[in-house]
Amino acid sequence: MKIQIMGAGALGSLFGYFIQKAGFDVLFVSRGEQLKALRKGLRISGIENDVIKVKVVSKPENADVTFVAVKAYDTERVSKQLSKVDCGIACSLQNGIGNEEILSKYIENVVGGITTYGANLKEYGHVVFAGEGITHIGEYKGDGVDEVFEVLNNSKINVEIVEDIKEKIWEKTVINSAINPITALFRVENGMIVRNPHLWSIAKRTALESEKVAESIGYFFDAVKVVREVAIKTAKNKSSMLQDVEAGRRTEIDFINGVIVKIGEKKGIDVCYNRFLWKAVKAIESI
Ligand code: KPL
Repeated sequence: MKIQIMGAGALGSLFGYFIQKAGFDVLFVSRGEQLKALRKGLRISGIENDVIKVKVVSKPENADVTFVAVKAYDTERVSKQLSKVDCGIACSLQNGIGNEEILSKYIENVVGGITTYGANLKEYGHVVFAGEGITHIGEYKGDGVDEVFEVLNNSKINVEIVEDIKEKIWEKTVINSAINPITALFRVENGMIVRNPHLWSIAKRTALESEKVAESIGYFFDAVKVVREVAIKTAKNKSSMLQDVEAGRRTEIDFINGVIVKIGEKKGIDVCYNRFLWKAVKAIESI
């Protein structure tokens, strides 16, 4: 079975590593400095320590399953690239709302996915495996969820199939809406959100707004509780948004707080904390 990792950054490379170690034929698709570094090998440190040789290219090829791990703002671009080859089943492992919808415009079989595995890029070609999480997958368009489950499960990645993947994606997005921008703006690790009472008060109010927006489309969870749990569980993690800001990269804020604000405004829900965080991170991106 040929597996392709579209977007071999931190998380994509970590998943590619597990899948290749399980004996699958894996192709890593990457760009720039990361592509150059991966040509010399992929180093994993943290929970596991290893160096492996990988097959890495700059453009996607035919595959049986393609895991999409690019940033949300790149989904449209890579979907177009994937539509030009036979990429097989496409399974998103991305943050934010809207990725599966975009993939579905171009690809026949799309599986929704969301993961809480922690991965940081220490330097190009070197990924820190920072936390073992859980990956939820579910049907989105066409077939493929069982095949994706087999690949992940055989690769010893914690995976569960859920009935409604959109619910899981919303839950994770609500969590990200309260953790990611605050950690990025205040340059703190996730745990500081709960340790510092001022940050916790901002996080709590943001989570409550996001919870209301999720409720308005039919998804109910105790956002304050889950945000607290994830911040404690990933206390030592630098959120993906903090990593982006530190590296001077564009962030995924439009697909997290930006989406929450747009839906909230349409439905007459007060989203002032989310709006502030969205605009503050956009300001950082543009300075
Ligand atoms: O998903 C994450 C991210 O950083 O994007 C969390 C769960 C907040 C872990 O850092």
